[in-house]
Amino acid sequence: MVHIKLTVNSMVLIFLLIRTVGVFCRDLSEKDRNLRAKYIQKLLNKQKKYEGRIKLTGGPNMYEGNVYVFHAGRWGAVCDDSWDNQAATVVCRTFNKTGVATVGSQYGNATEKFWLDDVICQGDETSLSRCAFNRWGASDCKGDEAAGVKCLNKTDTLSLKKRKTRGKKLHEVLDLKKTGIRLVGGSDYSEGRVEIYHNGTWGSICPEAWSFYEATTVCQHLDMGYAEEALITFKYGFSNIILSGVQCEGNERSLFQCRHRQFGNVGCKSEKGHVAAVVCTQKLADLILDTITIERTAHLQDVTMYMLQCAMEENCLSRTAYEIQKHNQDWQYETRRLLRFTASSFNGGNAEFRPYLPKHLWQWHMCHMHYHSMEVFAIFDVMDKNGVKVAEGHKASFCLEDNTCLPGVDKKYSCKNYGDQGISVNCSDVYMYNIDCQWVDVTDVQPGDYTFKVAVNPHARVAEQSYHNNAATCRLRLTDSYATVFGCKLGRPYP
Ligand SMILES: *[C@@H]1O[C@H](CO)[C@@H](O)[C@H](O)[C@H]1NC(C)=O
Ligand SMILES: *[C@@H]1O[C@H](CO)[C@@H](O)[C@H](O)[C@H]1NC(C)=O
Ligand SMILES: *[C@@H]1O[C@H](CO)[C@@H](O)[C@H](O)[C@H]1NC(C)=O
Ligand SMILES: *[C@@H]1O[C@H](CO)[C@@H](O)[C@H](O)[C@H]1NC(C)=O
Ligand SMILES: *[C@@H]1O[C@H](CO)[C@@H](O)[C@H](O)[C@H]1NC(C)=O
Ligand SMILES: [Ca+2]
Repeated sequence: MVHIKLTVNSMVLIFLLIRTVGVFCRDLSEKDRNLRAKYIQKLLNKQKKYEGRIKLTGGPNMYEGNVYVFHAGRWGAVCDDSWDNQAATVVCRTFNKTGVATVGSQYGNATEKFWLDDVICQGDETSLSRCAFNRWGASDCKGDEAAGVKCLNKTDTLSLKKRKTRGKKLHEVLDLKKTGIRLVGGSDYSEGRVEIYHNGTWGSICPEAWSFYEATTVCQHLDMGYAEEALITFKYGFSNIILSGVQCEGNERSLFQCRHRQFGNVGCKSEKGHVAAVVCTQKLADLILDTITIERTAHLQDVTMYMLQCAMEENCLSRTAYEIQKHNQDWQYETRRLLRFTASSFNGGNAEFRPYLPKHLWQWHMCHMHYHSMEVFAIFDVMDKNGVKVAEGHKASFCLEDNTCLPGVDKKYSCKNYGDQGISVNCSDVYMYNIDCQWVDVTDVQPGDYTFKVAVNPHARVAEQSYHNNAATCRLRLTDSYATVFGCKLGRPYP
């Protein structure tokens, strides 16, 4: 793949060369000029063809390495902030494979400047540039923060998944009287790497798939509250890894109720010296999605595309709308069918919910006339009986504010005038059904029975006490003329 880069760099060179030569031989024949024009056009076409392409470098083969993406004529690296297996899946789909993410320049420091940062994918995007990210080139990452992937044959990961779900619960294989867990290496007792005692020694946990779900269970187990951070790090030191493949639901009271893959002498694919660690806290926000409001307010509305131009700029309609806009001169008179509903999130925790982006990175949204402080605060999906998405997964950026509060609680956060954003304890952020983009575009969905899923803080970008009240999975009945949403159940955003 190296030759692609060479071609593009040399393209500029050749272009300059031709121009220079041109100055000296003004009286080139028309034939020569045409040939030259054709040649340059060919090079430009090539550049267009490479737009959005992916290459992996630094790995043992072309399916493994740091990720580079081609944009505007040059290759650029991807920063590992927010980089996860969903993003790796999108990259590896290029090669008809699935994949796992690597972070921290596992395949060497980035050799080009960063094109992408804070990439958030759902996993079903057709290319990396369809995921959410900061602007092209907007990044403050250093060379040692390159994102990478390891692409695997689809069958490889299938067996991996099987192994995962088959993993036994720890209490089934451990003598609970002779084991325990502790945090080591932190500057205070509530943080550190997680160690587990067995057969006379303490050992660490392999951090593969270590997430807020596992970290929360560790903090609960130790009676230290909730996980403020779930870390894969060497900063709290290192000890022999004796446990791998830990997977918790996130609502267990004991780590021993979680599943695992291996215990004792285990293989661990993590970066050398990196182990699972947590920071626990007693004070944390806890968003609770209001399912009753979703059921009560959900309804269909047909809207002409003329009224939806602003929403289209924010990608709030499904792909077919953009095709109509492209191919149909009278597209403004076409209508879209929207499933609208109100989403209300109550902070029932004991700390404020604050966006993770610092204020200077908030994005101004012309249509909504306010700043968005979280790129993906909520996702809305409609799935058929087989779990296949039938209406495009919709990522909503929100402005966070106190819309309604319990009696006696003062509103503190407001989106107006570049105000501070957040959700106070005992207040709700309410996104009314009549707000732009607060919908799913169901124009292309046939009448029938579906599953409707709404999730807030879906990637756990902001730590919470519990994630099991962040997603509503509901039944949706769609007919030719109306829609009903009912039977909503609260759960965690990802199964
Ligand atoms: C992708 O891989 C699967 C399984 O290995 C194979 O069945 C399918 O034909 C492949 N598709 C393409 C486009 O290569
Ligand atoms: C990688 O980059 C980091 C930060 O920019 C730097 O400190 C480190 O020395 C670099 N490592 C190599 C091998 O170049
Ligand atoms: C993945 O599939 C390719 C082509 O089918 C095969 O050559 C290769 O050995 C496979 N890799 C692994 C690790 O199984
Ligand atoms: C316990 O440790 C001893 C030696 O340290 C080892 O021989 C034995 O196999 C271990 N048992 C288990 C169940 O890991
Ligand atoms: C929030 O409401 C609960 C229940 O009404 C109350 O116990 C708690 O003190 C309130 N917290 C704050 C910070 O207002
Ligand atoms: Ca929650």
